[in-house]
Amino acid sequence: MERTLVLLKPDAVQRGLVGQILGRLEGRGLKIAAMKLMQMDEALAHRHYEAHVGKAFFPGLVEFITSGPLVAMVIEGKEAINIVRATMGDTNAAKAAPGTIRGDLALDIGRNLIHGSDSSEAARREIALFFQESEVLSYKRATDPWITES
Ligand code: D4T
Repeated sequence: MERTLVLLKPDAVQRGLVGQILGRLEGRGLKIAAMKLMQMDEALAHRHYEAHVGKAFFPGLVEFITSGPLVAMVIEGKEAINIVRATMGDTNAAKAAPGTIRGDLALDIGRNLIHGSDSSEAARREIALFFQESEVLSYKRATDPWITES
């Protein structure tokens, strides 16, 4: 099983899309291992987006991501990292395929509703930025054998 960090960004909260987006992830069979409503401060935004420090879009990105509450989650499942990325669609929402979260619900790269870790190293690093180990729960669902064969 893999774990990945998912953020439902401030635009998702403001637009009332949290339930709909979470429903798509749950509908695929992915499991919520941790979840909280929180507001990122500048320090956390810099750490989370450290790969983008210095880029032209960075100040706007930090302003947006710290502008209001977001939902931070750890999502678990077989190949969860790639499955969440595919379900999200292209980072540039204008190019995201219909049927994806961004392709159905977003228009703009700077308002693309959702973040998902892009590798297992990123997932490990990002989960540790947002959650203590004790906040990430392991549990079985009665439906697990109906979702994953092994
Ligand atoms: P996140 O990290 O939000 O899931 O996005 P991605 O992993 O899909 O994409 P990313 O790291 O390349 O970009 C991080 C974040 O910055 C915003 N962004 C990006 C932007 O506003 N303008 C840009 O030109 C780029 C490249 C969108 C996502």
